[in-house]
Amino acid sequence: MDRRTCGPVCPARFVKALPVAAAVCLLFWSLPSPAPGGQSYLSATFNDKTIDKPIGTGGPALGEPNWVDEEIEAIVRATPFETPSLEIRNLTSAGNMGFELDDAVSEGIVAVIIDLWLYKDNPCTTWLDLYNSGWNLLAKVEFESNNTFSIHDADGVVVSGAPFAAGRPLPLLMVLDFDADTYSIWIDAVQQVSERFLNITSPNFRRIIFYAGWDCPEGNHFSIDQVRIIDHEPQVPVEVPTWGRLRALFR
Ligand SMILES: [Ca+2]
Repeated sequence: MDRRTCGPVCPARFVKALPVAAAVCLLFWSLPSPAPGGQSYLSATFNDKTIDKPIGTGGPALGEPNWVDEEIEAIVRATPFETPSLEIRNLTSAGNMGFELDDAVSEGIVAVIIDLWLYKDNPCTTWLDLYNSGWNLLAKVEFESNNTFSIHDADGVVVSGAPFAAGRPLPLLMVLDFDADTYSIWIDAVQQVSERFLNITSPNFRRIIFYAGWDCPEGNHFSIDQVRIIDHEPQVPVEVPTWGRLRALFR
């Protein structure tokens, strides 16, 4: 066989390529693995739900909330996301709906991931809260009517007046590290806060609650999709270099 024309399977080329292949293999083997998350506590994609029907309240096992207040409705819609999502709208006054884990998570790192869709110049305040097993607030992300958001925790306001993008998917990622007693919140690919849990007697996570229509006439609405709660092994530091790296870890 002519060594100049034998192609990529040429024995001589194969032998020459071996050290390169070995080096590449060694490189990828030695990189931190973009491992899948560990245990999944919740995966609510709404993709298997009936469009234009109220979501059930079967809890995380069914990818559904555990409750929906009667003051609001939570309807599976074909829009505004590319796949079915959940539209939350208040009917008469303010209300909320929530996901509750069967058991609280109190060690390791847990990530809460949500795609949120808010509307511009919404006259209402919309927010989401993370609670521990004893209904102590871990963190609150509040979206105001003037298109800004704030973040509170048990120790007070940690972010205030930051602008958010309306009318498109707004990714939220909240990383709770119960080994280091810290939490980190990313909104729209930017780390907004990285703090210690303060004034929390029992740092653990059990609930995420969405609120609609506070101090607001009926009809306030927003949408959520891809609501996931997962842990991760091996653990990653809260301070992660890039948004892309973080999302890859919790994909
Ligand atoms: Ca979906």
